[in-house]
Amino acid sequence: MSTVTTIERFILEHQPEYARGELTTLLYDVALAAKIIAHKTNRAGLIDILGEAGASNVQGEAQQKLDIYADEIIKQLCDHTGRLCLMVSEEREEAIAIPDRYHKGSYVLVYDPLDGSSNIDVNVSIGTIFGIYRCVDEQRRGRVEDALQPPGHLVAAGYVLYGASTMLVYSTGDGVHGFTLNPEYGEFLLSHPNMHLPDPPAYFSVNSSYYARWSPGVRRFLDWLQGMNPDSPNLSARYIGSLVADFHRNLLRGGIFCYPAESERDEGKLRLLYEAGPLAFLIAQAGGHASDGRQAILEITPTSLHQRTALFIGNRPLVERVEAFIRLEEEGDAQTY
Ligand code: AFP
Repeated sequence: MSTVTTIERFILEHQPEYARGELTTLLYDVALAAKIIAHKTNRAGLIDILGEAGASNVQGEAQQKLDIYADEIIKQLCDHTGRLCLMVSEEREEAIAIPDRYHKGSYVLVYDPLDGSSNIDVNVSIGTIFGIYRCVDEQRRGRVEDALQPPGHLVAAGYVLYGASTMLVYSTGDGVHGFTLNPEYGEFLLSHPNMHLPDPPAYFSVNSSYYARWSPGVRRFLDWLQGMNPDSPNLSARYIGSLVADFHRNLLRGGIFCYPAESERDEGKLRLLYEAGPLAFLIAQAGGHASDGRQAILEITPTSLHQRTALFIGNRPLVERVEAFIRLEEEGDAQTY
């Protein structure tokens, strides 16, 4: 039988040299939240049959939507532990301050509790994304400035995929490692050590129904991806519409995920702080690259908590190619490529 490594053991044995245990235990907390959310999402299809949804439970309390539930679980597991100075969630307009009655920690947790939530009702994979920063000023209580750091400053990032099985994939800057939840024991077990983007890549992922809204450079890039040019790559199309699921598949098979800016949504759709940023950190650790089309995602300093960004993420040559198409378009050289 091959060696079995639990996530607890792995996190402990691979904690960064500077870690004093705080980051390690924070990652345990996230893993525990993932198990609780996985348990709940696994029952999503039973909601109507078992009467859990829609109306109220036996105490007469209204049942929560799964994304609100996931948000609450993460907050409740992490706000009192003394490891955080601030949290930012996709579900909340304001940053979540750590109440004064609790000890303040050194880290900031940014998270999208349940991404792709429109896929829940159709039983398609969804996910949680998280990133961890060290707070800027350890002497003070958490401030928004602690969260508004470029993703290149992340000390850890990861995601949980609630799919055919539940997986937690994370990095503390020492490679990307994936764990699969064994539901019988309730343990995440190391299943994908040192994940690296394969080359040649297999897939491109984009919602091409928005083609008419993209800039000429992006359109030309998508034409190139789809085999219209003599030097087009040999890629197949896959798009789930659930960022974690699309990202995970491309991480395992190689490729590029694109969510470009649009004529009426010139910042794109996805959020920099808790979607694009953590995934950019992971893809860099897996040998790839992430860009908004002009600039590396890791270098963009957010100016607001829920800032959006265009996103091109995957194998570096593919991402650099879209940057080149956009640059040429902006230099007015569109005819030459
Ligand atoms: P929902 O949470 O509304 O389902 O949005 C999911 C998402 O933020 C991300 O997970 C997908 O990659 C992207 O939006 C899909 O957007 P389109 O439906 O516009 O393709």
